[in-house]
Amino acid sequence: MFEKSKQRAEELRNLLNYHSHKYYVEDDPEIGDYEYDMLQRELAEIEKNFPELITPDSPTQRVGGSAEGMFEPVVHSVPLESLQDAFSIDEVLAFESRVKDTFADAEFVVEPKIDGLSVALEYENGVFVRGSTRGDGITGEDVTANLRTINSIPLRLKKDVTIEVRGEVYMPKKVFAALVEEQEQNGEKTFKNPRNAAAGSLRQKNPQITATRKLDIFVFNIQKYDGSEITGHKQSIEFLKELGFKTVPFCNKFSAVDGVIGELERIGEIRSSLPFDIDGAVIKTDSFAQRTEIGSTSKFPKWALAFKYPPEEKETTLIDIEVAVGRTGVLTPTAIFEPVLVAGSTVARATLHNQDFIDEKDIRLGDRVIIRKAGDIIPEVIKVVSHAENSEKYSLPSVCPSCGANVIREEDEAAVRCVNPECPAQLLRNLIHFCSRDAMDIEGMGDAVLEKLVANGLLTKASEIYTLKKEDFMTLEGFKDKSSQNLVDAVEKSKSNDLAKLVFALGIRHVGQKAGKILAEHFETMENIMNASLEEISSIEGFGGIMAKSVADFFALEQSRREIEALAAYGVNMVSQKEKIDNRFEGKTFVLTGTLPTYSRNEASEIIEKFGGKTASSVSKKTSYVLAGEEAGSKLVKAQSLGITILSEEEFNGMIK
Ligand code: 0OX
Repeated sequence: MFEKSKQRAEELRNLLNYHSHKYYVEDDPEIGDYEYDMLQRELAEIEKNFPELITPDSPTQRVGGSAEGMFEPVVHSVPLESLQDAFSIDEVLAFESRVKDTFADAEFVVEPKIDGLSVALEYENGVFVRGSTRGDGITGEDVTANLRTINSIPLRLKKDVTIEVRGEVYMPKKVFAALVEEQEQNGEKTFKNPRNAAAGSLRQKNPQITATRKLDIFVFNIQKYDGSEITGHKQSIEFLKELGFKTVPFCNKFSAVDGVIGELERIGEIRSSLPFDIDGAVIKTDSFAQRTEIGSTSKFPKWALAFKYPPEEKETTLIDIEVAVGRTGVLTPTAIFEPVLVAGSTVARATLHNQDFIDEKDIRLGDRVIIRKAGDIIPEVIKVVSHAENSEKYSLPSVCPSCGANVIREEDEAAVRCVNPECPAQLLRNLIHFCSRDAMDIEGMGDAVLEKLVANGLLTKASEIYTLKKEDFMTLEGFKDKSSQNLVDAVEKSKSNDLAKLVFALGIRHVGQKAGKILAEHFETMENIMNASLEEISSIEGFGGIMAKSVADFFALEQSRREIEALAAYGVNMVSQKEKIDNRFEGKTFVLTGTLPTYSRNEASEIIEKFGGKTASSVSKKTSYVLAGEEAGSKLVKAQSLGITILSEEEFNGMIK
């Protein structure tokens, strides 16, 4: 059994590595995503049964592998040098004649200069063992676990060589645009350009976040390798390709300077249509022997030069500022201007981010403005050239453009938000939250059902859930008598939920499950919460200023109060039912880990609290019991090492009889 699994695991690893290379490096997949996922799942299953079969180059280790040693300093075995910049063709000509003075037969390669972050990748006998940032060129930081999440970085090379290479990690333009849009929707600070986004993503403490950022790499240099006959740069790029690396997309060789200049112009022209950002082109002497002779200054190699392209800027007129409200209630202003051609496409809109951005640049309607594309992709207003006659300072509206409710601006936040629970722009999102398991827990009322109810005009606010009849559900596609009745029953059942669940379900900003519970237990009734002053709320332990203000702002809104009145009128419970059965767990702290056979974590926590106990998220000397289920991880190991009593669900049930 073991031998067979071992053999199959090896086979699967090779297959997966092959198809991953076809997909991520060659952009020429041979199998579909589904087939790939099935192979990956089969390997994960074998590794689950025989963890000793997990190897560092297993494709299952891209995300879940060890993050040990992250951000520890790495002294580069060969420095990662930087490049001398040039901003004019004259400087290129001067560089060429300096090199040609020493070697009249010198040849040059020209590559795009990818605007990302340089990293060094180390392989031992073909296996990826360590990756680090450039840092100051001499010492960088270990970011192996984050680099492993980049699918185009091979975990195993096609030859078992020991080699160190250098490449540029970058975020593709499309990925960057989607990330910025998401950040904007969430009212978060946005990354300025793909380079910053790539840097921020590579510096994440949690590789799982890095994995979501879809970074990519181009490898462009051999840093260290003994044992090859490679004599020049273009040849080295071919060798790197053979090993399985994704190398710089083009690297053409020229002997005359005219060819070099022509290539710089060509790259400049296609620049805006490339799917990644470049900040120039690199000219390098091809021959390694000539490079050694030419040498380096203390900062850069004298055999290479970075030619920088100027960003394209255009002047236009700001016609209008459109304000939209997103799913999270954030108001975002967009500048509408007379269309202009910039970096390869016509643009007519640019985000103005928030009120601070508008104030800083004093942007007004009718202004003449300069625009350009950030990271060559997202249009942005750089500055105002002149204001129109009689113009006035611009302020975002004080009411939501979607529902007319007063908007609020939180301390320390640039965003202005609509917090009206009835706002149609946020309706679906609020409803999904309201019905979710930890909130009102209405079984069967998932995203799809709610979406249909909203689309059919049957739901315009959460309280209306309690007016829905069986016939309403039966109008939805796929709903029959029984399934509709089940939904009616689930809605009915939720009416008797504890107040804590309802408070959380309201979706008050900054009020999570725990805060909902604290509010419910402290004030005991919804009425008391609604009528509490900001001071009263702030005085509760664990309620910081922002949280208390958010609660007070929410209940100050006419629409919120109306919604709660409606819920109460439909019979939804408005009082805290926190009852204690007895105090047998008084003074005891439980830590939950793994998956329990029947209780969810919340259910187990509720039981513990009903018997006077507490739950904590991490194991320490103060922990009384660890309640462990299947696939319990490090918490279980720590508890064992501290000699803490470990309980199964069965033993726990015995204690609460
Ligand atoms: C790039 C890039 C950066 C090799 C030795 C000095 C500079 N960002 O795309 N650096 C280099 O070359 C190094 N090439 C590149 N293509």
